[in-house]
Amino acid sequence: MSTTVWFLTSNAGKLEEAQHHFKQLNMEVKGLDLPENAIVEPQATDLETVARSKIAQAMHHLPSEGAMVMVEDAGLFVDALDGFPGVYSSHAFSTIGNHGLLRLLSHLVDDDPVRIKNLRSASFEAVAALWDGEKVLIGKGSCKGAIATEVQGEAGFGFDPVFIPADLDDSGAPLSPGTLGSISTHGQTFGVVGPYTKHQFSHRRRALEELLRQLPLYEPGE
Ligand code: ITT
Repeated sequence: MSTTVWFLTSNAGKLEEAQHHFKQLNMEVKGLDLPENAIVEPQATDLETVARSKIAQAMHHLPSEGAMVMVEDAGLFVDALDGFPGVYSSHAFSTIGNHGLLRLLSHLVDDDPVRIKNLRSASFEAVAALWDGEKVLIGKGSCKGAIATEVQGEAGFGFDPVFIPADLDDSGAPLSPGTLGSISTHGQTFGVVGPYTKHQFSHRRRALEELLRQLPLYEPGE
């Protein structure tokens, strides 16, 4: 029998990515729907504080006794904007969207393909928190890259169509711009390459993996 993890999220894209990841580990992820206003999103400047606050609240709404509940908070941190939108990514996406973000960076252009990636460097960060029935486990993941100069592709969700991940070496470590890695989108955004390629780079996958490694029942897949 597979283990069920209840994922508190309003974001269908995040739910799908978590389901894909846990399936390989013979674990099932179900969306946890709570009444509106059941969870108060804290005003905080870092993702871990947000995730810890949400899991502490979610523990009072377990669908069954002993159930495992998870939250995961992510954001896009653009270096040239001092980390904006960061913890405000959800609000930024629903107000200015991808085109608005591109406008904020429109002065950062360069003919040199390496220099422009440095000018427009950014990273996706994720913090996952899981209540395993006894304690809260935390996992963190990061994905380095750069913001494209135009919207590319329609796959994924949120800022995927403007985010170009940095190439990775054989061990999965990000490489500096201009170095071709064994894992590469060849300069294409997550919006072009789609979810299976995104999975190899994903901040979310890394956060979930770090979290799952702390579970006694964890048996890594292929
Ligand atoms: P929940 O808090 O209900 O889970 P949310 O959409 O608010 O859903 P986050 O706070 O984790 O999710 O993420 C904030 C926003 O950052 C999200 O709405 C997207 O616009 C963006 N984002 C997060 N992860 C992303 C990813 O993997 N790809 C593209 N955009 C992402």
